[in-house]
Amino acid sequence: MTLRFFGHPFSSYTQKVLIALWADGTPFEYRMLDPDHPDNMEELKRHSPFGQFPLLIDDGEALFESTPIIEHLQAHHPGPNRWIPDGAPGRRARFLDRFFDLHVMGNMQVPVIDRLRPEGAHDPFGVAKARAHLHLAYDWLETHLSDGPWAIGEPFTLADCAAAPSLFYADWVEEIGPERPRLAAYRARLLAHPIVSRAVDEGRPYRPFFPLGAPDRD
Ligand SMILES: N[C@@H](CCC(=O)N[C@@H](CS)C(=O)NCC(=O)O)C(=O)O
Repeated sequence: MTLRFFGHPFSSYTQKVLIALWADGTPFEYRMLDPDHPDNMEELKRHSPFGQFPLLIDDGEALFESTPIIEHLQAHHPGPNRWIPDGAPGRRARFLDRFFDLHVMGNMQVPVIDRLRPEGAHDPFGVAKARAHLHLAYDWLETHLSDGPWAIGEPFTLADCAAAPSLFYADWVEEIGPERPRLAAYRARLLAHPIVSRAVDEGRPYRPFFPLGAPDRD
C-alpha cells in the first residue's frame, strides 16, 4: 500500500523526513498542505492533535513526529541508508537528532513564531533567550561535531536529516559566522548534498513567506 506523506516544502520538519524518503528512493504519495488542498489539511487534523506536520500514513497507521517517522521508515521500508546504525554510533545519531531538533530548531522557531503573534502578545524576553541559546548550541556543536563529513562521521544518518533544515534556517535567524568554521563547513556540506539541495530548492518559491525575511543567499 502506498505511503501517504503530508507536509509542506518550506517546512523544516517536512524537509527532515523528505530527505530520508528521497535518499532511500522510497515511493510515496505527497499530500501537500496548502490552501489549494483543504482536504489534506482536514485529514492531517484528524490524526495530528495539534495539526502539526509532517504526518505519514502507512496502511492505516498514522504517525506524526519526524524522528519516529524516520524510525518507522527504517523498520518497515528500509532503503540503502541506515538512519540509526546499531550500537554506539546509533545512540550518537539519536542524541544529535535530539540536539538539532530541541536546541537548534527549537530555538530558531521562537523568534520566527514570535513575529507571527498578534500585537501585544510578543515575548521579547523569550526571543532574546532563544537567540542566546542558539549561540550556545552553535558553540557546543563547534567543539563536539565529528570531523565529518557528517554528524557522526562517515555515515549519513538521522542526525544529518535533522541537522540540514535546522542549520539551514537557524543561520537565517542568527548567523553561525566565521568564528565557528567547523559548524559553518558542516552546514555548507549539508547544503551541497544533492538530496538536501533538492529539499532547499523545493522550498525556494516560498521564501518570501519567511516571517523574519529570508536573506539573499543559500
Ligand atoms: N516535533 C515535531 C515538530 C513538528 C512541527 O513543529 N511542525 C511545524 C512545521 S515545520 C508545524 O506543524 N507548524 C504548524 C503548527 O505548529 O501549527 C516533529 O518533529 O515533527
